[in-house]
Amino acid sequence: MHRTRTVATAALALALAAVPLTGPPAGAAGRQDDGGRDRPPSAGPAITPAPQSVRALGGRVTITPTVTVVAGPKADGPALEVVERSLKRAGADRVVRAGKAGRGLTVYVDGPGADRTLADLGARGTAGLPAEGYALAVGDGRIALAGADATGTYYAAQSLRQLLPHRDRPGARIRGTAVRDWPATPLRGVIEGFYGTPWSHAARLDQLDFYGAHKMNTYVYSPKDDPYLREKWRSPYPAEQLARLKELVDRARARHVEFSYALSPGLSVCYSSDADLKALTGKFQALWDIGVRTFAVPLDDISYTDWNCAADKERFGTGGGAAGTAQAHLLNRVNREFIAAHRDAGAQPLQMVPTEYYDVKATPYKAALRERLDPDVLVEWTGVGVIAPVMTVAQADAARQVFGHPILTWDNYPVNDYVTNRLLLGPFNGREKGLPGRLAGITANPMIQPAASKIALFTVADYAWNDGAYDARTSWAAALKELSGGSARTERALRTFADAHYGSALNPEQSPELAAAIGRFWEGGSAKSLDATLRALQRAPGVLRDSLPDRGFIADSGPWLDATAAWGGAARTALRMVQASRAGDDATAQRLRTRLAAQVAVAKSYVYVDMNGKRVPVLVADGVVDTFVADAIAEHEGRGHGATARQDRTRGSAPLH
Ligand code: LTM
Repeated sequence: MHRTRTVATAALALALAAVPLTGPPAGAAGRQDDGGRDRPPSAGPAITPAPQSVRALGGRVTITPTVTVVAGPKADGPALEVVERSLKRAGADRVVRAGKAGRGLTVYVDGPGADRTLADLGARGTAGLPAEGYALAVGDGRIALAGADATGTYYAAQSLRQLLPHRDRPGARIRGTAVRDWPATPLRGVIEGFYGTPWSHAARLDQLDFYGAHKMNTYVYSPKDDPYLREKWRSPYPAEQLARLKELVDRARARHVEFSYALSPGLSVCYSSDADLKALTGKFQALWDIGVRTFAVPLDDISYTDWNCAADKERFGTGGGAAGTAQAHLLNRVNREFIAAHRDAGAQPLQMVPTEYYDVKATPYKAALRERLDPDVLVEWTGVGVIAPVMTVAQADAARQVFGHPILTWDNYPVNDYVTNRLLLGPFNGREKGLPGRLAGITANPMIQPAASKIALFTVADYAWNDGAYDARTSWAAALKELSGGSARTERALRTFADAHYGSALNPEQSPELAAAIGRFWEGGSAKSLDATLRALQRAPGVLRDSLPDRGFIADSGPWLDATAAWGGAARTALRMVQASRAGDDATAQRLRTRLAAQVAVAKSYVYVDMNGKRVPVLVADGVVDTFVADAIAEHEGRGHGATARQDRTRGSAPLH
């Protein structure tokens, strides 16, 4: 694989050893607004991402059989759809649109009615809110939503959706609440930028729905293995593929997500060639024609010491500085001849990924970009390291300085293309508070498995919207709750499964809950208690297969579900073997020892098959569940009890079989 994979793998190993979990406090719910009675975050329904401010209002609202929606003249269509659907799901028989209040509950969406109602209810309006901010108030038989812009109104509707209950008849009562909310950074979302099987069309549509519901406004289309983006970047899309892209662009627009089209010509481009500029802008034009308004040119994972044409060498010379100059030359032409020419029609600033995207070291390459690239071009940056275990405000400021451009992070989490044997189901972590405010935005590179990425992406959305209130563990728990669809049993199973796949460069402690349970046993805790934990591990995959609402998650996780159940079963056998040994029942212990070997072999047999047909054995709670089995065997074989064996094993003496 290319150089960065090796770097990334090494980064993971290093980070697994070195990075502590982010500290706790803050809680997932928002800070309290000025004035009014404070409501403890846990008292009401959770809005996620955590709002910037929530406060209780006096008075309640009852869902009446008929609810009237009074929409301002420019009220956002998708926001109105969300409001109406949410009211019906809350028990309203009929939701009607009218120019003035009806007899029952009235909901004002934007316009003078919403402004007046906010003021009547004692809530502040949208004045002073940044782009995408909103105000929402519920109380005294009325609801008002107002956005600083159309996206803000859409986000107000998403928050209302979360405040309303799910009922099958009218009568539900909702406590008075005022929310005033805005994002911590302008761009928040996902870059489908990994190597390996690109996401399916259906999965992408589903993701766009998910982003809109979580106030993420950016999706960068950049799958490395779409040939029309890299190897065949000059070739036009077949009509059928273009039609599918249009469907994505339309869905994105309906969810207030900006679809950014990223074309990567670096494997073969001649930077000084008019023909290549024409090929690049021609392809952009085809995407413009189906509605794309944001464009990117990623130049990561290419050589900048080898030119693709003699003309570039002649024109730009050699070395990193020459490469930066050549790239700036091409990108400025794209910026001036395509983006600027389409600006009045809605073109957004050009985005680019530099070839040196993973550090803040001053180099001739970065100096050339800083000095020559048009200042309005956004530069994507992965942090310090391809997979950055931590990202700090100081690093982001250094990146801003050294690249001389606004920085959009390309955060390589939860991407797993460099560890295809793993699912990365832990939260977004190790990102300093205050970082979003220094950035043009945050995009997260997800896993090859789209639905399974939602746990981490939920937490990315939470952090990017309101880093001040963000707590990784709390956000993780909220993600599990949401994805479980309201079933406590499903939620417990999902938590067990996600804990077994928690470790990564950002979350160096693998399976913290399972590890703690095992630790308690070796320290003298009861076998019964550990067996309950292991039984939950063994059974979680079955529960999820039966009841997890997101069937894509199940499809994504197949081999890991099988392996998790198998490791849970093996670990239970290991525990019973230890108990039999301790009780002096050697015959039983020996029989279990034989069964254990077979179970471990099965647990290790599950594979992920990649796009090239390579079979990759998957990992589950590695370093935790396998270690427990090894320690149990060591104790059974008389090499000390489990705790001693664990110490021996760190000196390299305890085999798994
Ligand atoms: O991170 C960047 C900018 N490029 C690639 C990604 O496409 C890839 O998904 C990640 C993780 O392997 N590493 C890269 O270098």
